[in-house]
Amino acid sequence: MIQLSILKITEYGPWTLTLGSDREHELQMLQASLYKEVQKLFSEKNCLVFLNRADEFFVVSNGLGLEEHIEIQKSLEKLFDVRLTISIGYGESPFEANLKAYEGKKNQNLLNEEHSIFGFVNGKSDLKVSIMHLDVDDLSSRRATDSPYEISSIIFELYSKMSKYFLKKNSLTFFMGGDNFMVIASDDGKNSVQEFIDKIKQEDKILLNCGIGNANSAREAVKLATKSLDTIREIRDSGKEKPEVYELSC
Ligand SMILES: Nc1nc2c(ncn2[C@@H]2O[C@H](COP(=O)(O)OP(=O)(O)OP(=O)(O)O)[C@@H](O)[C@H]2O)c(=O)[nH]1
Ligand SMILES: [Mg+2]
Repeated sequence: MIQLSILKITEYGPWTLTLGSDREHELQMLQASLYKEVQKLFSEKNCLVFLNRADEFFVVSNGLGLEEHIEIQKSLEKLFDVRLTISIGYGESPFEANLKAYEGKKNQNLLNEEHSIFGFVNGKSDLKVSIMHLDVDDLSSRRATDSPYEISSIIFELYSKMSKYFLKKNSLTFFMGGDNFMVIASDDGKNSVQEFIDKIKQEDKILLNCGIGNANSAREAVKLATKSLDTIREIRDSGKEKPEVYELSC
């Protein structure tokens, strides 16, 4: 069981129009500072925020109750002109948790009116989360033949395939920058990652490594996933045959 909190800027479209046409730079600065603050507030509570299309955030919020969400909303309301709506959901898989949060908002299942919080809170500390940290093996060597923009295009094509593939496994994929992706994974997603790595190797000649972390909190799971990925690199760099997938649990 995993809990997700989805934060979205309230009435953002109409608000952006109030800035006039010369607004893009302002919006980019707002989105960047909002992300920084949201990541800071949630990571302090052992959660982790995944940036979704810059104006929406997915938070793996295992262990967080309604009170803590209200506390975070109060901090954000002090700092920004725009307001955020939070939809909370939980489920057996990350996709189900996302659906539950979506339904909570759609059916106006209010948890706190003043701070615009909807959905269903679990808040128990024994929920579980699995994170997969996928990274392209030796992307740096591509720079010898491909220009920066061409590399970006390859990475976004990969992102598209990954998102589609793991959605079918009830798992949610996010681009983390560089050549890094994180998948909030179901058991089915975890069990399929080797098949995905093989598929991309065959279709696109891209080699991937995948570190997996399992824990109660998102920060701990992400820490273990990255540690697993670094372990694959260490094995490779010591000259031994490396695994493509490595998993750690706590
Ligand atoms: N989000 C995130 N980005 C990272 C991390 N480590 C590296 N990066 C980014 O990924 C880019 C590529 O770095 P690497 O993946 O280390 O380079 P590489 O040549 O592919 O080397 P290997 O992955 O070790 O095979 C860097 O320029 C950073 O932008 C990480 O832990 N998280
Ligand atoms: Mg890499």
